[in-house]
Amino acid sequence: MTDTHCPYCSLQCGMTLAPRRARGGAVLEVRARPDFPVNEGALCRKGWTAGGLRGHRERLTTPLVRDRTTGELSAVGWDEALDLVAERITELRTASGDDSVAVFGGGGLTNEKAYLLGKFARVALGTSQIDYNGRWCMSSAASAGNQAFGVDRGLPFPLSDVEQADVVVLVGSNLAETMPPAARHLDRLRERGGRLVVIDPRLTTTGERADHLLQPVPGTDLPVALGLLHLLDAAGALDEDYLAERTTGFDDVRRSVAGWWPERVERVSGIAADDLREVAALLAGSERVMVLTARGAEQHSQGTATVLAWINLALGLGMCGKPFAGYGCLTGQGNGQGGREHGQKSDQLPGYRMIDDPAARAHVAGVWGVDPDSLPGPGRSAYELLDALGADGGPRALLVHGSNIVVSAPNATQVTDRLEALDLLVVADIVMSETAALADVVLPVTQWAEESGTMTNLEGRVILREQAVAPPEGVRSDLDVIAGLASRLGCEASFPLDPEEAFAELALASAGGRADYAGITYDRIRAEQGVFWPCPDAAHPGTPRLFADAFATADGRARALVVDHAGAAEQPDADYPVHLTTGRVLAQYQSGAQTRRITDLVDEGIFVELHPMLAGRIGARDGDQVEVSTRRGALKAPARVVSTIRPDTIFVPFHWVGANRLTNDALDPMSRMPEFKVCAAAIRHVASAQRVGAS
Ligand SMILES: Nc1nc2c(c(=O)[nH]1)N[C@H]1C(S)=C(S)[C@@H](COP(=O)(O)OP(=O)(O)OC[C@H]3O[C@@H](n4cnc5c(=O)[nH]c(N)nc54)[C@H](O)[C@@H]3O)O[C@H]1N2
Ligand SMILES: Nc1nc2c(c(=O)[nH]1)N[C@H]1C(S)=C(S)[C@@H](COP(=O)(O)OP(=O)(O)OC[C@H]3O[C@@H](n4cnc5c(=O)[nH]c(N)nc54)[C@H](O)[C@@H]3O)O[C@H]1N2
Ligand code: SF4
Ligand SMILES: [Mo]
Repeated sequence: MTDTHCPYCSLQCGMTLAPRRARGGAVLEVRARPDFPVNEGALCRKGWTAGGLRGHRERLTTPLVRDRTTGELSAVGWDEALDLVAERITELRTASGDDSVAVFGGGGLTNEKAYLLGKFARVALGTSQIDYNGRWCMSSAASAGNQAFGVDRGLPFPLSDVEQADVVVLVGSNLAETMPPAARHLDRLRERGGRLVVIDPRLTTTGERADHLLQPVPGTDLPVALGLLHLLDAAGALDEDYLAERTTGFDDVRRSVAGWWPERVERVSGIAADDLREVAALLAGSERVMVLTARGAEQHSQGTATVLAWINLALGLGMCGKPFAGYGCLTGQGNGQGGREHGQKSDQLPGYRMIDDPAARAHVAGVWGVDPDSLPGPGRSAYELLDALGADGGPRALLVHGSNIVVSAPNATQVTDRLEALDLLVVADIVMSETAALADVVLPVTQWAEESGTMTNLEGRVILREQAVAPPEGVRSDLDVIAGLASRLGCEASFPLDPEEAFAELALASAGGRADYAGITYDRIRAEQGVFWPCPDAAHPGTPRLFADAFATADGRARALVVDHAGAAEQPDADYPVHLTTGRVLAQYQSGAQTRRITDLVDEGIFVELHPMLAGRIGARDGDQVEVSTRRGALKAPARVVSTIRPDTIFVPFHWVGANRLTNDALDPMSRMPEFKVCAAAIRHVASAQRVGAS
């Protein structure tokens, strides 16, 4: 029996794994850990069934190499596979330079993997071309947090603080389905008499708990925030002492919202002016207001500006740094937080240091034993990197660890074309994902229960996933792959195979950085139910709550920054008259590479959610086949007719191939986040349910 954590989302629920023998092979039984504060004995369906990939017939257990003439993948030994990859990489670097080889990582990788992948790119490959799927997840909130507070940590307080607030405003989060055990905090909040405001174009199971539900047109959360601030200022409800002492720039912000009266917000967002007034009155009369954003607000071409607008609201009310109040972002992937702190991001080095900062380069180069001038500069962001693959001046080889790009990238047809244009695609994965299926070399890696490593959850709590079982024969860890390639490329820097050793090096590299892990060890994590960063030395208790006395800016004050509404990059028109938004369902995780293969999770398949009025207009009933098209692609899927969505909006989950053939690759100028959450679409009826069933 081993105490560890879930393989999936950013809650990183505590679980105990009990391996046992059963008919048909080894089984990994999951039990919830009542002692772990984040989940207190609860798990969601995905957590309970997480053992399902253990011994699965679709587990990859041998490296595969594609035959250049037949195009078929066939099994080879590890040495042959790694020799081949190293040889081709060397050829490409000689012919086209170091930036001809690129790396794509994932926010599901442990801190140790993320750290060593970044080091591998910069030191063994000498490439600037590394980024990761977290760019599609957290980057807008990260950019806003850095600008406003001087630091980016998802929640600057423990998750359980939520229940002690007076009002919680959830902007674009469906946490009852995306992190179900966290919903208990909303329930307890309401039992205490606290109020919940949910902002989402759909009424979700999260929205069902709300005292106030605002259903805006997708992509209009920014004017909603501006309108609320306008009303609060007009009512004299802002905390002037706090603003004077703890912020800079607020006067400009105040002037900038003067024109956002409620009727104007109503015209843009579809939210009734009176509903906005009611919410403003609730906020004005509350001591402790907490604003939490998630992907619904952030995955937009104005995602960063939107988060900044909501931060301005929280600052205006004097909430940031106050107990049980403030602003936070609900991060997403298991290591969504740590994954971006240790060097997978194209512009960052470990410890959340910026790669173009000479002092940061000198520190990290010192730990790595290399010349600071040998470290490359910033590279391309995730989508820009993928879009440049195989193009003139773009990378010719890509190594993928921990992302199923073909399903999850925006404008996925274009991205798939780019992957196909590469000279070399190497994918390390557990299963034959849609991206691995395109690879020239597939490397079978261990999954969570088969290796140890740390993750940083949505609260900034560094936790330890302990190995519970031996990996299947033939499978190696990402750490082995990285070290095996580094040595074949003649790199002399250290690439530890032991995660604890890798963590100790990471801690050194992060020392003095914004995300300082220097005082964290595996033993401390075990003894303390995780340790919150920053934790600069062994005697430091860790930092569950940030900003009590000062923000992480040079002068200790938060920056209130003026932002204005420009609207989604693509607006509906006569050809594409509805808004398309995308997101998640409870039983599937991300690209579905893992969860679609778990038999205990029902794979309901892709669907299109639409309002009865829209369904009536196109002549479709529940279950009928409909076609959704955008300027980038089309998708046929069954209609799910629900009165819980705005009549001008349709929703498609992205866990199956298809949704991202439709989505827009417009990027946020600050975070480079793609606009997953809104584009213009057309929808038409294709066939009735009976005919679909019969065919
Ligand atoms: N079951 C499940 N849980 C997961 C994951 C998963 O794949 N499956 N993934 C994990 C990861 S990586 C992440 S990032 C998190 C994401 O967690 P969430 O952000 O909660 O998930 P989403 O479903 O992407 O989006 C949330 C809501 O945003 C709404 N929305 C769409 N457009 C807009 C808009 O313009 N404005 C507003 N206000 N709302 C809008 C959608 O209707 C949706 O209900 O979940 C994590 N947990
Ligand atoms: N339309 C639309 N698209 C979206 C979103 C949306 O809301 N709408 N959300 C975006 C967001 S927030 C995210 S986070 C992304 C996520 O999308 P992806 O980046 O595709 O994430 P996963 O499906 O988790 O992919 C992880 C892959 O790595 C494998 N894997 C798991 N663990 C390991 C490991 O330790 N090592 C290695 N080498 N492989 C491993 C899994 O089997 C899987 O194939 O999708 C984005 N795409
Ligand atoms: S909520 Fe997240 S961490 Fe918890 S069991 Fe579900 S998927 Fe795992
Ligand atoms: Mo995410």
